Amino acid sequence: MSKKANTNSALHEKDGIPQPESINKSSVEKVMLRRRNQPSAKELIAGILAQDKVALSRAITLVESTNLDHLVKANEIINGCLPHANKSIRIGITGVPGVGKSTFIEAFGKHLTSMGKKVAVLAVDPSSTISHGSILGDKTRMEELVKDENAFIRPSASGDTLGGVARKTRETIILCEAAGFDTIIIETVGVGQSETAVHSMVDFFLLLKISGAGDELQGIKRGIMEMADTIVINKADGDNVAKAKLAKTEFNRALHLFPAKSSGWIPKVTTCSAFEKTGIDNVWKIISEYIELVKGNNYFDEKRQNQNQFWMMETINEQLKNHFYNHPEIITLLEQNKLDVASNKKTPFSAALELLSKYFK
Ligand SMILES: Nc1nc2c(ncn2[C@@H]2O[C@H](COP(=O)(O)OP(=O)(O)OP(=O)(O)O)[C@@H](O)[C@H]2O)c(=O)[nH]1
Ligand SMILES: [Mg+2]
Repeated sequence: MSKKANTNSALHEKDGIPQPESINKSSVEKVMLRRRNQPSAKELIAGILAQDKVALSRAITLVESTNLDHLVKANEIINGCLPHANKSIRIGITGVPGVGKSTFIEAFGKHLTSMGKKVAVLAVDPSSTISHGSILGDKTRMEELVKDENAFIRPSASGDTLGGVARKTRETIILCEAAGFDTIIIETVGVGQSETAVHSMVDFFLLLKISGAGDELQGIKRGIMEMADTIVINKADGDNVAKAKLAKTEFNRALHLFPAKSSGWIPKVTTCSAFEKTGIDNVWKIISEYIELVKGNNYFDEKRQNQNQFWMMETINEQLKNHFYNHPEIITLLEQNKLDVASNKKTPFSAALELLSKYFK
């Protein structure tokens, strides 16, 4: 349309007509109000200590944020919560997709809340950056637990690195503990290194399995068997009961071949049906026995101290590595050195030392 036609338009008649502001005043006010309503770190700490789940969720969102201001605030909250944390039992649960983790956590979590416990469920799933956590997708599997006022369910934190996800989860554990949750369940899908990460942040590690066709031990990573404090064979219902019992015998036999644990605990194998809610109480009995043993022999505290030190070292290692690999000079030199090493112009060691001395100079 031509300009001329436009200026002739009645819509361009301005004289004597009140003009609306180009910015919508009321929405500006709303945004300002919302900003003012952002609770301070002190208010969030007070909310968490008063066991307010909304304050807890908001604080976790700050912990998960990549915004620097948020992280500063998150740190203040964590420091405020730390003296009130550490009083829970932390349980890690792993198992391949479809084994029934969500269904199990629903049944197990309800069992715990019925005993008067307060249960927080978190997830570590570095593969779920796109799907935003496995728990979110299966709220239907945890229908009862989601509604339970003594339960708190948080989908997995997303992140580029397992280290990043682990930090967020560890800090979330502290917040949940300060909010009065005495049992923290951390779920992970059996991918990559996530089991090892979860194992390094829990007191007790539970491996969920289903019975196969007599080939129970096939395809299980030895490391995971070694980490497990208990193996729970799920779906022991209907036609599966006999098979599950057989699997139990086989796992028991296999576990005896592993060296004794420094906790003094002998891993136990049990069966359950998350679906029919049978055998769930026995799982809690096993965990209680374990906790009694390791609190008695001091292993419980030692393990937590070691875990704290482990994560400090991990964080330093990760930050140093990131700093090195993101250094502009190193980025270019690294590519050239990779080629030189591949074509035997340099040895891997001399190339590595050369890069490091460039970095440290
Ligand atoms: N028969 C039987 N089926 C079960 C039992 N527990 C879970 N299931 C079924 O197994 C399927 C997978 O269960 P989920 O709880 O979603 O398994 P998951 O391990 O959380 O799976 P991902 O979230 O994909 O890793 C569902 O169809 C459940 O209904 C059980 O004890 N017995
Ligand atoms: Mg699930």
